[in-house]
Amino acid sequence: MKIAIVCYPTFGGSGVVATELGMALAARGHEIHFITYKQPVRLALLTGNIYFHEVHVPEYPLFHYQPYELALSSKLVDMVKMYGIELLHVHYAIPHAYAGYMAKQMLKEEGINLPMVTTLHGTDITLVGNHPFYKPAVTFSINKSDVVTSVSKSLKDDTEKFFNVEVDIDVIPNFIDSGKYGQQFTDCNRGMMALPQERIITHISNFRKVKRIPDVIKIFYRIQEEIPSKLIMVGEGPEKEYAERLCDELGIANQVLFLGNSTEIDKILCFSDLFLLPSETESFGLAALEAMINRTPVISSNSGGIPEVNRQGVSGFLSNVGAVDEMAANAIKILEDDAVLEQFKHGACEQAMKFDINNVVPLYEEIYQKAFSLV
Ligand code: GMT
Repeated sequence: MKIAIVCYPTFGGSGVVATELGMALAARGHEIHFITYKQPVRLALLTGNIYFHEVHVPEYPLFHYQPYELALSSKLVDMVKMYGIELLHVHYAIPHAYAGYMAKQMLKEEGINLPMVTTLHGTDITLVGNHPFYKPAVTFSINKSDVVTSVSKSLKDDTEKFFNVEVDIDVIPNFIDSGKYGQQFTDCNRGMMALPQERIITHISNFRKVKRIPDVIKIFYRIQEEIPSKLIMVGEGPEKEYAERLCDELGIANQVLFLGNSTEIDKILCFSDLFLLPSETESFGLAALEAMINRTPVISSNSGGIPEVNRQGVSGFLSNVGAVDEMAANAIKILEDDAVLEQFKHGACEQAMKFDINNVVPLYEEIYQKAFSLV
């Protein structure tokens, strides 16, 4: 199949999923065309059947906001015609499903029927898309998609609760390529980050309010009172400065490393002993899954789709949002004993294997067939 994938090219989970999916589809013989404003961070282009088409948005002083949707839908029309693309898969409803629908309509005028699959990722539904300023357009573009998928059962339920949805939503969970792990880093180089007797605790996110960054710091503060440890904070975002200040105020600044965005997530997770994800809401929690496949147990909130990923008492522990004392107590339970830590590391990896790419990519191929049958 010739498939166009539209996504955000940044470090966010939706872009990562779209990129990994595209690369896996290419490896299975499909011709994949990524169409977005920058080359996706995880995209390895040195593969015969992967193309990247950059969307350029010319700056014009009249426009207070440059019209990205217009440029994207025009690019889609051009690329579909030029390469004979047969199907469009957009990740993240805003504005991709909207631009995709416009492209579909323009192509229809020329006698080309382009099926469109929309994958909902989370904040496009729970935070941004639900805003009254966007809601009519998001509802419209969901209902105009030929097939809609969501990355968890929880996100499907939220979409049906918040929007007047007239289409069926298929749940296809996020995934990891378990074949990539295990042999990759034999020496994790822990010594670079911590003393031999210290545990390493990690958080990775875009440092937005929804991630409850102060909870991450408070949980760590309680852990380090009991267990010698370091906290590694990976990512960039609006809450980062406040987090740095909070660490300073609590007197733990020298135990917390802020690494910024990283393309070496697997290396970092390889030497991590515990992952913290106390989010207010999380449609899935791909970062937790990536931690788990790297044998890192997860202390998380129990909101959104996280309980579909993190298994209580097996791959980690889940608590109510904001229950930092309980989260810290559970973290200490895992970290204070080598044997218990080893048991959770094993449990985390076993649980993550259920989301192996080889089980999930064929589900998308089935969805594509379904989309073809509907146009
Ligand atoms: O976590 C974020 O805020 C980024 C966001 C994105 O769109 O990249 O992540 C969402 O999609 C990921 C991939 O499907 C999910 O794993 C994240 O849980 C989801 N984030 C939220 O729901 C807050």
